[in-house]
Amino acid sequence: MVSSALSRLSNINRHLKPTVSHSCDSDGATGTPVKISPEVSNALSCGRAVVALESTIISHGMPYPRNLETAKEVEAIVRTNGAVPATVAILDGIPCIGLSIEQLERLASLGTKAQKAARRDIAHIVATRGNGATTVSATMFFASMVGIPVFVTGGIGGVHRHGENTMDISSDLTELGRTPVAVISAGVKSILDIPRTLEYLETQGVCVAAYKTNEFPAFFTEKSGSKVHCRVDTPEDCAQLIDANIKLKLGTGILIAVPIPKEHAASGSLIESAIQLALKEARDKNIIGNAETPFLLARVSELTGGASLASNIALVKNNAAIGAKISVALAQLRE
Ligand code: PSU
Ligand code: MN
Repeated sequence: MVSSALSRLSNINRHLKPTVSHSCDSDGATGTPVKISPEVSNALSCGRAVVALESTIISHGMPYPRNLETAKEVEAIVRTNGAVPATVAILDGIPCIGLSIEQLERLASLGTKAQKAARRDIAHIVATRGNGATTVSATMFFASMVGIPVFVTGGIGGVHRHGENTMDISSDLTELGRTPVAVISAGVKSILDIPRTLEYLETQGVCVAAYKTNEFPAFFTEKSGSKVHCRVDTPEDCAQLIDANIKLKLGTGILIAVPIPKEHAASGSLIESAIQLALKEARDKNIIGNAETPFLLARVSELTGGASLASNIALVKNNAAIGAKISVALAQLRE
């Protein structure tokens, strides 16, 4: 039974090369490095569409209880669109792929008491049996490990403004350069240096595609002023792109940037003035390293009276619907 499921899996996902078998009883205690929920494990075994979701957005990206409501709604949207959600987090030192409602609640109420877990933090959090909320880089790592090719989030990290001096460049970008997972996001926030972020992704060999547009979106707003070289117009286009990337074994990720829906876009000038003030405060308070992004996100939300939070939630939900459709189209293509 298990072996037939596994042989089907290796047939269906043969190019994804998961390094972990999809057994629902695997956990830290039995020596297997990750725990895959039974629902996700079954879906992967049958070649069904699965969408990975990150958890820093829950712990550090939004305040309680909006974070919990949003996490549950995003999972529901993925299901409505035909895919199985797999939220990733490290709980009591065990990387979990697919969380129960209780686990989601735990993570949401831990908030910033959970550690922000990027790739560099994974081993330490596991070794000390800690609780880690995975960023884009860590979530990509685990998604790839278990053979999930599609991952939905809000926004990714990038090159910080003045990054040419500070060298503060998110590990999300290097992860995209070495892990073959497609990340669906609303682009990059203008707290970052968007042109340099795109330059860095080009250096890393990452295909950046924009959905129904030729312009890279700036998270809260549809436009950033930077063009992209690859345009995709349907979930099927995206599936073809991901399939080609997998078959060629390029080994790099794909960034699919979906602009925020017009009706939810925030005022560009309102956001920009909040960003300028938040950046000045971060400099004055000497907030650096991995604390900078959560600080800027929280301050911009406060300074815009919550308008940015509402936009953030709306775009994540939009990405979830599109990401699930992409995942379904890809599963059909690879049948
Ligand atoms: N950008 C957002 N919302 C977020 C993040 C980035 O608009 O929640 C989070 C993501 O988890 C991303 C991480 O992977 O911040 C990047 O952090 P850093 O800049 O420290 O690499
Ligand atoms: Mn950084």
